[in-house]
Amino acid sequence: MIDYRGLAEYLIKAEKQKQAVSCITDQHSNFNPSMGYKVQQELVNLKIESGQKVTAYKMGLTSQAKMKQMNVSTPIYGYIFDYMNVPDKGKIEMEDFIHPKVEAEIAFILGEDIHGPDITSEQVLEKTQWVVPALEIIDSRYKDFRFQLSDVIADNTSASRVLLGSELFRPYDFKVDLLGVSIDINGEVRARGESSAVLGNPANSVAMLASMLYAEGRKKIKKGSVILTGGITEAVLFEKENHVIAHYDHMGEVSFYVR
Ligand code: OOG
Ligand code: MG
Repeated sequence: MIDYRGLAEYLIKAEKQKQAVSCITDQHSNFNPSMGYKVQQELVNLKIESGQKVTAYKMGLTSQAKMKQMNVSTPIYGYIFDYMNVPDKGKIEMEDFIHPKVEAEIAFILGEDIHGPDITSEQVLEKTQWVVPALEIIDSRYKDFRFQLSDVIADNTSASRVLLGSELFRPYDFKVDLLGVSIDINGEVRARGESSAVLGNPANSVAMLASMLYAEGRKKIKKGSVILTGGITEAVLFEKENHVIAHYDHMGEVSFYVR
């Protein structure tokens, strides 16, 4: 018998204490992705019970670069909470993390509900009010940032912090699948990619989220929802006194400083 709530508490404690823990699959060899989502749901419930609020959805492992880096090959989803939001050009404290990495992503803000499977990227773009450049800071609660697919699902897909760019763009201002992006640390380019790396078009990542939520009980993604579509390049480790900046074609930049 698997204690889903107990495992969710185990991961929340690791996050609070900033102490990496061993994988669930080390203890439970039959722990599969659908069990991973059950732990994730318990973790979300516990956070909500303690007063935290969901502010966005996130998709993960949606690009080859990310799948290869993590040795996992299926896209997954998780949730961003209010305490995870950091303003653009903000400062973070290295002490607040275990072994953080940064990812450059594109976020979508919906102007209309999206419901169900079989949504096309065109339909997503029609229902999107804004696209925004975003940085995600991931911080796996597992030792050495290593895990199986079901572990990382349980761990709310390593979600830790998010910065949304301060400028919003319309989905047809430019082609959202042809945006070059780079991540620079202290003036040195550390990763580079193009938004088509995300499932051919980051809009497909929103469509895939809609399908996954539909399959889970016909839930829809409501108007106004923010969706992070997944890292375009591999994630980049950073350290104290790093100035991290992502440059996007057409969309400017998003940055933070690590104290
Ligand atoms: C899982 C989260 C991946 C992304 O954008 O691909 C993710 C991980 O790599 O720890 O957020
Ligand atoms: Mg991400």
